[in-house]
Amino acid sequence: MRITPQAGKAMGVEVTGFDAATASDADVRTIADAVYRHKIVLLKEQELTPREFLDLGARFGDPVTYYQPMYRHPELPEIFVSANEGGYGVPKTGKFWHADYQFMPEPFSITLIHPQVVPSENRGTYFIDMGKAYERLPEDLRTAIAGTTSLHSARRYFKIRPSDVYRPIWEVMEDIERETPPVAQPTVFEHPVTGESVLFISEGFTYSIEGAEDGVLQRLLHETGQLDPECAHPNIHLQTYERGDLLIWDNRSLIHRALHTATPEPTVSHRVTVLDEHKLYARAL
Ligand code: 7UC
Ligand code: FE
Repeated sequence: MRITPQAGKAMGVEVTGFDAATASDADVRTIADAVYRHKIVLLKEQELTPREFLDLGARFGDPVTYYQPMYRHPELPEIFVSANEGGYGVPKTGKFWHADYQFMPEPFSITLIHPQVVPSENRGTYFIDMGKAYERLPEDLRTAIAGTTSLHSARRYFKIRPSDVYRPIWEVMEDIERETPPVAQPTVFEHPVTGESVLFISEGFTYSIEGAEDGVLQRLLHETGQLDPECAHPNIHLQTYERGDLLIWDNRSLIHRALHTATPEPTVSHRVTVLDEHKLYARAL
């Protein structure tokens, strides 16, 4: 197993020579440490079956099954499927800045993605390290959010299902509020593994900062790079995929946004998400 910084990239490491079938617990701990320290770990040359992928994920924490059945792999419900072909999964998932399950009481610790069918171009994921982004905030903004709480909801990017089409829209909205009521989290928290200060907000899911003045949330989204339509802000890192890649990231520190190909080419990606042994944060800041 060889771990090297991703060439020409501001974050993440690349791992070659990793074999999921023979990896020791020490190997997995080394990879997990790299996820927390470097935020992104790219395992190269993996050809895992859904079962093997799930088993690998389970070595990083307890897998969580996505709450909406339409995303679930038909044989292995713990696997979330983003796909525009194959008869299952959901197309164009996550095309907005977010942390996975940020709108839920327990956001995932670690996300693993194993693309299955990779289109020839423009398929990848943009990332922002919200620990680094917090450090770069103007002093007055950091002061404005100290000790505040943010509210998160799935309502903004909820995807209606074919079965919702003939339903009154308010019933759908009531379902969203009942199934996924707003969740409050500290706007800034201490990462339980690294001790970093992390700004835990996203354009996709965060809708209010309680205790901060109007406009603060918009300024934060702007300063961190989340309102840049070109995704060219210096905080933004683009990770592209090729067949055999298996990407693992720290979902406490990173927010991400999917880059979906504009062509009609097929694309299929499998995801496993886990809760590790730590709480979301060590303390609110
Ligand atoms: O369809 C999607 O974009 C899924 C999104 C609303 N949630 C992903 C997650 O894990 O929070
Ligand atoms: Fe996501």
